[in-house]
Amino acid sequence: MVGGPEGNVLASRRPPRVALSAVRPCPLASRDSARHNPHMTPGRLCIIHVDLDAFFASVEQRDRPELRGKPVIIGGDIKSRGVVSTCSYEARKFGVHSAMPTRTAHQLCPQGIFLPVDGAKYQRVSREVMTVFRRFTPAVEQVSIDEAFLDVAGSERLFGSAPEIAARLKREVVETTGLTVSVGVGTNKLIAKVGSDLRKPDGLVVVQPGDEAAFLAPLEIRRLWGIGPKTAERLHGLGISTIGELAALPIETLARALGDHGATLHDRALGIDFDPVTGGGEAAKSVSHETTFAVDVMDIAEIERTLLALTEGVSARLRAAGIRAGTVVVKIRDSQFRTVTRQKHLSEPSDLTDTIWRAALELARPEVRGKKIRLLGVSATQLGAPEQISMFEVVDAKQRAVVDATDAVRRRFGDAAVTRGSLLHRGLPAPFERDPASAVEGRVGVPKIEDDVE
Ligand code: DCP
Ligand code: MG
Repeated sequence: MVGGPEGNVLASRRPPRVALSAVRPCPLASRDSARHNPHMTPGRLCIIHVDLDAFFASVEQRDRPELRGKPVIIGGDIKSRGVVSTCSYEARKFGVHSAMPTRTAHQLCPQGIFLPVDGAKYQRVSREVMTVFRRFTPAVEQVSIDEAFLDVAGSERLFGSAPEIAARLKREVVETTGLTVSVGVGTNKLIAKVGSDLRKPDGLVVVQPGDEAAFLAPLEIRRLWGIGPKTAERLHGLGISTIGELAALPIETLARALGDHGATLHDRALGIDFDPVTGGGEAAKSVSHETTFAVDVMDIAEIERTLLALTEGVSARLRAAGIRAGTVVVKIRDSQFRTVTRQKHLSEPSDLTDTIWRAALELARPEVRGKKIRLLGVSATQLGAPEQISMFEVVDAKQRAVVDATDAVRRRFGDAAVTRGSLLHRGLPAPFERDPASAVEGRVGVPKIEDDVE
């Protein structure tokens, strides 16, 4: 928290708290996860959330050594009717917290050192910290003055695994600014954010792929995004106090209690979140196919088959180019012209229709529910050469043989020579298996597939 000539006091007194999620998925959480998400594949461990500890107060303690170890309360004059911006961890022991009236803070902690907010200084320090983050990846999404998400999917060869990057980033922030941060590492933003908050200050929490639901299960519902005091009160009324209990609640019960928000919360309680890290030049090129329906479509089976057709186009082009994709993105536009994009990092880069389609389905299903869909798109991004990818061929040798044979026939006799029947009975998810007769080709409603290589 404090630096200067004496070095980083907190960091030197004790090592950062590391919680490598040793917990195995609890049976309840994994069963539930499997029930609602039969095609969920583990994501990739590449999203980091960083948040400075007691930011404004730590900057003051760094700059004025006499304040270190003392209850410092940032928020101006105790006689005014202001509120506390933040306070040092020493002041938090007295019950002082952000947004509390400064008068109350003074009653709770009369020995507190009350200081005004020096906004310009904190902005300057914030910029310095964000610059440190950008040493590790261009994909930095700053979400407030003292926190950011980083997507390090493309940085691992340079800097090591995401947990290694997180540890190094913590060190470099201390060295550069004299401030400590707490960091969460996971497969998505939701998990990373909950993780960074769990072991403050100076924390490092890593949640391994597949452990998301079990990691969240014992935590209080208030730790979840989207659960404020009112929602928490309603859930407490239903006897729900932990995230695991929330995940185990039937989705219908939640929807009755909370409307549309209920379904979203249910997904989050299982650790599901597809929100991409935005901002910071997305360096990767992409291959994408999209289609606009002649008539807006609500039928899920039709939507899923269309995604398959789009995916086939994308993956065939990846294979033709000899590259694989680390990330799958779907684009969905509804009849009201509302457009959403969702992305997922694959656990292994791929050029296989099956793998990319599964990811596209996983992304699209929650977004198309109950809506009339006008446009669908599938893109593959974070492209790389196959030789960079280890272990892949061993895992997928059989599937690769089928794909290579299919591509060879296509090259020789044209696309129509290979029907989607070739994709059947290879463990592809419903509804394709339920409805093998309806191939995409002759269908009305997929008038034109536009493709695009950026
Ligand atoms: N802030 C504020 N008013 C609030 C909340 C925050 O002015 N109601 C300012 C002061 C904080 C900074 O934003 O230092 C960052 O907010 P955080 O919620 O991250 O709080 P801290 O960094 O102070 O503490 P923590 O260690 O809990 O992250
Ligand atoms: Mg903070």
